[in-house]
Formats: sequence, C-alpha cells, structure tokens
Amino acid sequence: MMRTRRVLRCLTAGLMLGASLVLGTGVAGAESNGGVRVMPLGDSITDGFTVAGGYRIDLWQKLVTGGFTVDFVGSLFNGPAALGDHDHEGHSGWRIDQIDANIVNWLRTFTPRTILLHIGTNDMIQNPSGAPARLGTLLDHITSTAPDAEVFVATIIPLSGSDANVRAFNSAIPGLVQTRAAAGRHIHLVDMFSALTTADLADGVHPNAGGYSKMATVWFNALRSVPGALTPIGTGGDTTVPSAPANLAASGTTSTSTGLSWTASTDNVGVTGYDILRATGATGGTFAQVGTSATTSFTNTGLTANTTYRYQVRARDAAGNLSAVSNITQVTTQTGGTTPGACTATPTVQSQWGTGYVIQPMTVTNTSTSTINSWTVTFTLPAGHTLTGSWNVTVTTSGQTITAKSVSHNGTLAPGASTTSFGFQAARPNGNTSLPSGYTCATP
Ligand SMILES: [Ca+2]
Ligand SMILES: [Ca+2]
Repeated sequence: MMRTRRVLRCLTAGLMLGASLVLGTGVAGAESNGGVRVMPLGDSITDGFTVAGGYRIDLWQKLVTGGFTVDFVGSLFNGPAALGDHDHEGHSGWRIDQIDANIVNWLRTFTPRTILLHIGTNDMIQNPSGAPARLGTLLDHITSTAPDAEVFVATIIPLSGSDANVRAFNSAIPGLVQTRAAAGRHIHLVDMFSALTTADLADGVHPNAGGYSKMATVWFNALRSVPGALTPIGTGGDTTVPSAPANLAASGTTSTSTGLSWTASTDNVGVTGYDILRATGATGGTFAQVGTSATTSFTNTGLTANTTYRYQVRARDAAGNLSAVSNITQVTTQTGGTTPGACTATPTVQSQWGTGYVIQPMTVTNTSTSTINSWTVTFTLPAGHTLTGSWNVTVTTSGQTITAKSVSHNGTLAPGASTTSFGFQAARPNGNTSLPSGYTCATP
C-alpha cells in the first residue's frame, strides 16, 4: 500500500514534467474543432500514466474512424500526435473529493455535452472508507451543474493489492447511477472493471497500452449506446438512424482501383453522406473507413495489384446518426500495374500536310535491365485532331488520350532493344500545325 502511494505521487511529478517538455509551456492551449464537447474526467488513469494520453488515444481514433466530430475538453493537455485532441480533466493522484472540489468550475468553463468519469482508484489506496458516498456527492454536483450533459460513470479498473476494496466500491456504483437515472438525470453506468484484469496493468495501478485500448473500446461502445452522447445539443434531437445502404456492388476494377455503387438509404430527416469501409482479404481483417461520399458511388484508388478487398458502406444523417452497414462486396484487383519508365517512345514525323500527318516509325526502346514482353505507349492528340489509322498496335481512345499496346510480334524487347514497327496517322483541322505530345511508355 505505502509503496503504491509513493508510486502515484512520483507519477504526478513525472507527468507535470513531461507535459512541460512536450508543450514548452506549463499550461495547455486548448484545441477545439467545433465538435461535440466530451470531458475525460478522473485521475492518472485518465491522464494516461505509462502511456501518455492513455485510453484517449484509441478512443479518439475510434471516434474519427466512426465519423464523429468530437472536441475533448478540460484544463489539462497531454499525449501524442495520434491523439488529435489533447485536452482532458484527468488529475494524477487525485481522489474523489479533490475532483469534487473543482468540478463545478470545470463544468461551467468547458460546458461538456458528455462526461467520461473514471475516479476512485486513489481513494482505494488512500481512504477507501466512504468512497461510494463521496462519489454520490460528486455525481449530484455534476448532474445539477450540467443537467443536460450525458454522464458516463465507470466502475474502476482492477488495482493490484486492493481487490476487495475495489470490488466493494464498484458494487455500490450501479445503485448510485440507477437512483439518479430514475430521477431523470442523464447518467449511465459503464462496466470498466470487467474489461480489464491485473494482467492489463503496467505497474499494478495504471494500464499498459493494451489495457488502455480495452478501456477505449468500452468507452466507445458506451458512447454509441446512448443517443445524443455524440450529438450536439440543439440539432433537433434527431436520434433516428438512416436505413442501411443496399445492393452495394463493385465495377470497373483495375489493378489499382475499383468503382462502388449502392442503393440510397432513407432517413426521417435526410441522409447527408456515406462512409466507405474496407477490409483486406476474402476473410478476416478489420473494416476501416477509406473515404466518404455525398452520392451513391465512390471510386477507391491506390489499391495493390492482385489483391482481394471487401467493402461495406453506411449512411449518416446531419445529427451524426450512423446506419447499419450494407451488404459486403468483394473485389480482386487485376494482376500487375504498369511500370513507368521501363521503356521509351520516340516519334518520327514521316510526313505531314495541311490536314494531317503520319508518325512512322514510333521507336519503342526497352530501357530497363531485363527483357520486357509487352509495352504500352500513351500520348495526347491536340484538340480537334483524330486518329485515322494505326498499325502493329492495339489502340484504345479516351477523349484525346491514345493508348497503344504492343501486339504479339513486337512486344518482346531485350534490354536496350527497339522496335520500329508501330506508327499511326491522324487528321487535323486545315491550317493547324500542331502535333501530338506527352509520349510515355510503360510495361506491360
Ligand atoms: Ca479540445
Ligand atoms: Ca435521422
């Protein structure tokens, strides 16, 4: 017990020093993005001892991935860049009574929409007797000062050497929450204790990174379970989620991209957009958001060749309500992208006249150090020019962009070798003297 107490006090000093070094000032500059104000409230477990930022890091990531716009608030500030908003109210070493002595001022200063409270660990170490009554007093001060705020009250995580005290304290919390909820207070119980074991602790008191991640998951699920907890007050109180998008399908899949489309969702107020989620592989993996769309289609680029992906989409409304996810559609990208720069294409103007020209030969040279078995030359015709003929290539035309692919007898080139078999003819407006440009060559 005494050893633990000294540990907690050292932590406080260490964290203050760390914050000063990182910020260059002793006092935080608050970050605000105009999102829903959420106050992480408690002690060093909220501050994030052993992992600066603690559960707030993964919680932030989940909120961002989920498409929620959140503004963490509080008078303190710490954590890494992955924690996009460093504000919090987690006071290292503090007991319930110390939080209680300051809570009214903090609530009036930061006016949180939602409060995440994890407090009592230092009481277990320093003064467990009467801790539930002190927590009840704190909850009354919170809910009377911020009656519209959604207050999430966690059971405290396991604490090495104080298991009986922790269990006794936690066992009182459901009753404290239920009596206040029954009285109309916006207060919710969060079972944090059962999410962690002492194996998730780094020092017997504070979680390790994995333990904090578990806490983040519990907080996130709790936040999602209460309509409005992540929605600003005054958005019309819309708590109806849109219907799930349907008939998600992929088309036009290349080696690096695929096109998605789906049937629109409906909503009591209106669908404002869709989130596109992707997992890699035919099974397993985790769906993560890769983009958003205001329409019922999306093109996902930057994919890896010859790779299987699964997609889902979900809809959102103006209040931030998210629909269930759509059906899954699976795609496998085409084998092999092109390798630019493995070859060159050099045009020779054989002849030209007022209304046209012939490029012959187009010299294609393998500039790489290995044999290539096919090549693709791309170039741009000036406006008004049209291709009237070509030879010894397969041509695709897209607007003014011409793509010419080798055929069986001229695709294979040893390192340094060239072919002069390919050429083309084009027409142009009378008097126009311009010629094609932007010749590139790639394999295959
Ligand atoms: Ca903030
Ligand atoms: Ca709605």
